[in-house]
Amino acid sequence: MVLFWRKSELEKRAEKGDKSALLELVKKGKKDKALSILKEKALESEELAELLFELLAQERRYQELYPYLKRFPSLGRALERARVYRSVGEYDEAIKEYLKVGSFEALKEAYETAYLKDDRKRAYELLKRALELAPPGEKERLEKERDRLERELGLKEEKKEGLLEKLRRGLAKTREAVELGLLFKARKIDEEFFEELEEQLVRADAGVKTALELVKELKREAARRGVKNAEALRGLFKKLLVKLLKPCEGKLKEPSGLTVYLLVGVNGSGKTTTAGKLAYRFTREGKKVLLVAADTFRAAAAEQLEVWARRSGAELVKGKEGADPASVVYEGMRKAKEELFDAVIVDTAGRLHTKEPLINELRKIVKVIKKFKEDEPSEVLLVIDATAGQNALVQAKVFKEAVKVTGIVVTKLDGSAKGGFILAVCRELKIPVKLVGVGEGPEDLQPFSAEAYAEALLG
Ligand SMILES: Nc1nc2c(ncn2[C@@H]2O[C@H](COP(=O)(O)OP(=O)(O)O)[C@@H](O)[C@H]2O)c(=O)[nH]1
Ligand SMILES: [Mg+2]
Repeated sequence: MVLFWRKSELEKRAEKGDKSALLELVKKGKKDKALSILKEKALESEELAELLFELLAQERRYQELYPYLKRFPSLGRALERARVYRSVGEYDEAIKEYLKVGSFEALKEAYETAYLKDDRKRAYELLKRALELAPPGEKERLEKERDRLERELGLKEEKKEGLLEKLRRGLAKTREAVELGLLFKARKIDEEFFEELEEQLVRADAGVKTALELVKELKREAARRGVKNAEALRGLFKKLLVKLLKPCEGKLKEPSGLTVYLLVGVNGSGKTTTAGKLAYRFTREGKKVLLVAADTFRAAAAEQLEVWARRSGAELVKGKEGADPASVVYEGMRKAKEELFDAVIVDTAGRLHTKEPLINELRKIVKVIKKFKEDEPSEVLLVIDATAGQNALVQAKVFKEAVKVTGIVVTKLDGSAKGGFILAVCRELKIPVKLVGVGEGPEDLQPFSAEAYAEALLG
C-alpha cells in the first residue's frame, strides 16, 4: 500500500509539471504516462518541451514533435530538428538545419531530403558534399547514386568514345614518335621510304624481324600491284598489318555462372589495374563480381584492389599480408560458389626473381580453383606492359610455362611510343590478345581489334 501511495504521489507531482517527477516516472518504466503529461503541458513550458523532445527523439518519433518545435524553434539539436521538419514535409527547413550540422550523416540526410523534394540539382550538390566526408563503407553506394544523378541531370553524357577513338588517343604518342601516318602522307615512294618505315617500326618496338618482314612484303605487294602513290600504299600497309594481327585477335569469355579470370604477369605490368577495370566492366553489365586479392605479398596490393572494388561496386576477398595466396583464392571461390557470383577475378603477385616459388604458387592457385569447378579458370590472362620492350617477351615465356595462358592483355598502350609492341607479342607468343589497356581509368580497357589497331597506328 505504501508503495502504491508513493507512486500516485509521484504521478501527482508529475501531473503538475514537475520535471524531476516526470523523469522519475520515466525511470520507473512509465514513459507513456510521462509522455502524455508532457504533451499536454509542453506547449506552455519550454523546459518541458525540451524534455519531451529528448524523449521522443530517442524513439525517432519526430512527427509528434512538430507542434512543439513550431512553438519553440530552438528545441533539441539541429540534427533532430531537421528530422522533425523532414518528417512533416517541410523540406527546406529541414535542409537548413542539416546544413548547420554539416556532418556526413547530416549531409547525407540533407541530400535524401532534397531528393524527396524532387529538387535534384540541390540533391546533387548535397550529395557531393556528403561524399567528401563519406566513410569507406558508404562511399561506393553514394558514388553510384551520384553517377545516376549526373546522368539524370544530363551532367554526364553517356560519352561513348568508340574503340577507334580510344585507341587513337592512346596511340597518339606512338604516332608522334613514329610518324607512320606522316610518313605515308608526305613522302615519295622510293628505297629511302622503305628504309625509314622499317626503322620507325623498330623504334615502335614491333621487333626487328617483324619490321623487316612487313616492309619486305609491302615492297613486294606494291611492286606487284604497281602501287606508286603514298595514300594507296598506306591502304596496302594497313591490310598487311591487319593480316598479321588478325590471328592474334581473341575474344574474352563473358562471365556467366562462376567464371574465373586469373591475372598473371610481372610486377608493375598492370595486373591489379586490369583486374579493377574488368570488375568495373562486368558490374556495369549487371554481373555479380568478386575480386580476389591473392597478391598477399604487400598489404598495399590488397588496398589497391579494395579501391577498385569500391569504385566498381564489386565485392572483395582478401587475406592478411603474408597469407598463403591459395588460401585466399579458396575463400574467394567458396564465397563465389555459395553466393552465386558470375565472375571471380583473381589478382596475383608477380615476383619473377623467385621464379620457382612463383610458378608453384600459380599452379596451386589453379588447382584450388579447379577444386570448385573443373573447367575453370576460363581465362588466364597474362598482363604485359607495352613499354617494357623485348624483355617483357622473355618474361612472358616464363608464365607460359607455368600455367595455361588463354589470353594476353597489353597495357599502357597509351602515352608510350611503343605501340608497335603488339606486333611483336603477336608474332612471338602465339597467344590471342584479348584486351588492351589505354589508360589508368576504369573505362580504359578495350577489346583488341586488329582492324582498329592498325587504323589507329597509322593515324
Ligand atoms: N597509362 C597507363 N597506366 C597503366 C595502365 N595499366 C596500369 N597502369 C599503371 O601501371 C602501374 C602498375 O599497375 P598495377 O596494376 O599496380 O601493376 P601490377 O603490379 O601488375 O598489379 C600503376 O601505376 C597503374 O596505374 C594502362 O593501361 N595505361
Ligand atoms: Mg598488383
